[in-house]
Amino acid sequence: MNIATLPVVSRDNLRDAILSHLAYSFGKTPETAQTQDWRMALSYAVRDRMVEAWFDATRRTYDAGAKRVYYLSMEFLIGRLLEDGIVNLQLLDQARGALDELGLDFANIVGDEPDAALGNGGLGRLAACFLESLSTLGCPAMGYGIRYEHGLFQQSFAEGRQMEAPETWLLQRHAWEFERPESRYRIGFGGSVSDEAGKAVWTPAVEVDAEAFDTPIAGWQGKWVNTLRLWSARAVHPFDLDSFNRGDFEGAAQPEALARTISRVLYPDDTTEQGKELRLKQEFFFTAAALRDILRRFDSEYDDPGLLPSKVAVQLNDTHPAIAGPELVRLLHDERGLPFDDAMGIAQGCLNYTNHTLLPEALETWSEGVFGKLLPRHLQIVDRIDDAHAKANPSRSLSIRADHQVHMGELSFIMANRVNGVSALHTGLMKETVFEELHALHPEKIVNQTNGVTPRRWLLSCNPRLSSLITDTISDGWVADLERLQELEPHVDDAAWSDRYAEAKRANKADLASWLSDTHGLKVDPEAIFDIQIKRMHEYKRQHLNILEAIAHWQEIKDNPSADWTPRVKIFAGKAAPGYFFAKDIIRLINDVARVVNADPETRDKLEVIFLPNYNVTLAERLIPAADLSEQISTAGKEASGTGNMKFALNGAPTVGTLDGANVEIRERVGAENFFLFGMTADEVDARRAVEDHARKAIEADPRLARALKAIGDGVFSANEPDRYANIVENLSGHDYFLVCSDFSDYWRAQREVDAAFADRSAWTRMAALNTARSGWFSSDRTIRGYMADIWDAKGLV
Ligand code: 26Q
Repeated sequence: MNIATLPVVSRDNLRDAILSHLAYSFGKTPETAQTQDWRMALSYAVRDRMVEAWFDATRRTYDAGAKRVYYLSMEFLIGRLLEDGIVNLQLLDQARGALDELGLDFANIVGDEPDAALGNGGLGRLAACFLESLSTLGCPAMGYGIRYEHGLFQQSFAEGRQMEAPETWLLQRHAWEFERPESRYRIGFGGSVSDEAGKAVWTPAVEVDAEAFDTPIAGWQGKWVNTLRLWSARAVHPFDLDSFNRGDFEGAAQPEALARTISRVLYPDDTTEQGKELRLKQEFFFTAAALRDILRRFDSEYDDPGLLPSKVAVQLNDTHPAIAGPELVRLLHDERGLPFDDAMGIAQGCLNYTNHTLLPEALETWSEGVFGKLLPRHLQIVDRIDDAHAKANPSRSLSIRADHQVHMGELSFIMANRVNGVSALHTGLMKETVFEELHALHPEKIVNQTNGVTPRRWLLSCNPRLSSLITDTISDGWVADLERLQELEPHVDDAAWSDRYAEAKRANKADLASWLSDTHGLKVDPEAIFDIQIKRMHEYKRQHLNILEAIAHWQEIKDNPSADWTPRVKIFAGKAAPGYFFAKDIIRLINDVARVVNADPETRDKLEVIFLPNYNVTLAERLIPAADLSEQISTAGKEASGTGNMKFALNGAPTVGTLDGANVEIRERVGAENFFLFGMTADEVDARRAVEDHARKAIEADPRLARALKAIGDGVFSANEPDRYANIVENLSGHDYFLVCSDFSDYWRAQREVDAAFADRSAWTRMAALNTARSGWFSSDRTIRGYMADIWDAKGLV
């Protein structure tokens, strides 16, 4: 059966399917069913509607002999999938109706699903948006990653301090994965390499199995469904009977416990690389399993390995799967007997690499000790790759292996056909900085693909009010062709339309206000400007610049409480890596400031500060539609792209931001007059760092900044421990690497312009609407089309 011939799903069909799954898949009656049972039954009923298109996609790819794309990523931050599936299959009305009839609340049922947090932040969420766009475009593709038992830790606060608890998404039932016990590969680690008649033979010391779990990813309208295949580590022999027979029951279960360690937990660091052996094991584990799976599929269709580059494109999401280079060479050369140069050439024809950061501390390197112990054969192959590259490029001075470290960025670059950055500014900086020499040697390799976000999740699904207005205005073609949002532009000066736009935002803010009240006991003024900064906590993202401005703002309101202040609610959310103590101090400072400022009756109705715990995809979906102002205030040159910035603009929240990452392109598109720009450019940042005592000079030149810093240092926000933030104050008034002080005055100026602009409500609505109308280019559909054309040479089949 073709998907096109599937019967239309009515509310009654869906209700019957839910009841049938409730009985036959979960063994429950409506009387005994709990929320989770209903959620699972609904999920299965929706999932059933994907299966035909899923089979169909595989068949059509095979029949067309089409090139396949494989996206290798340590992280897929997919969040909840039920509502996304319902929206993409256009079953929203039917699902609401069916649940209604069964006496159930839709929001309650979809809200029961755990948020799959198999990623840290931007890079993982980008991978999830890409999977959805790949399906929407009908590009034959598969995502490969790790089925972590524990995703990103859960964050709570104790006296303002971040506490971490393990995340346990798999303890709740999960509707979306199909276990594939038959798709299992043996992955080796350690051991030694011997020479057998001139042939290298690797004998690993330890082996584990990688078992596949498949999740279907449906594109818009369910016309095409790709697979996310996550690998789970299992012992080769799950139970040691000898130990058991000796009475050593714990020892008997050891092999399984040890093997499973590899896929146990997501590393919670998104910048500082600590060179941990388990991390390298994870990287090799999933990459090797993916490559074996890719070659098995290729072998089932073709018999000439020379065809690989024309049938297979592999995308490495940062350097985390960089071991794919040497591993693919090993599979082709050692295991299949191709000459080394041919193996290397074929691998280079298949592999591509996306760089997501220029921060030196985030560039992956492994000590040759750790690398060689775990992957002895791969270390030899790395050296051969290095030698081959040196021979072909006698002028080069770098090498992959230098200072007793294996440099994964260099390895990825050399093994890739194309290397891409994630925004125009970032790609330019890649060429000038970390990859300067390699770029000079291979000027055709680096290409830009500015990030994007899926409009299905980040507008249609999370913001139904704005989506309805858009569809009423320009019909529903925008969902698959987001640049059509520009057709809204003629309406922004129409008062009636503009009122409807403002009404959607107002209602979203009212929803957020009641949720804040119900779940956190927080009272906010829905008339205030909702000013939101949500992202991982990092010094370069400068949440401390934001809170310093809030302190100065509070002090100024107290100086002149009767002035005409524009009321503001400042909302923060974000997790800090558990070992990143400075970032954790910033969280605590924001919480302390919130406690003091929110308790001040003199300023209470003018300024409120909130730090919401446990930021995740679901919380982002709740906050972004209610935002008035998007904080994108990183030190210029440090944020590779950002993707939250795009979600806010799309949902009608203008940006206050620096010329960093994709902010540059957002500003070009929405128009400078609809963007609150401040701060130094990347070039000015470099120049400013060279100025002696730049922080002290900035503080002396700005009494507001001096006073805010003094309040922190005097313990105004930590009365029982006045020197609690001595470290922050010292950092900012001394080294201030991220130039918080030097950018403060201009940030203050931009924020006061925001106040003034927000006071003219109809002008503000126009600005918000223009942000929506002009953000269509930031769809991940556009990004994926770019990858298909410029990197993969792949075609869509829908
Ligand atoms: C590396 C080694 C060991 C442990 C952890 C890591 C690690 C893990 C995650 C290093 C980096 C990350 C994630 C990086 C990331 O999210 N980068 C962001 O990528 C987004 C998508 O391109 C951009 O929009 C952001 O600007 C960028 O910061």
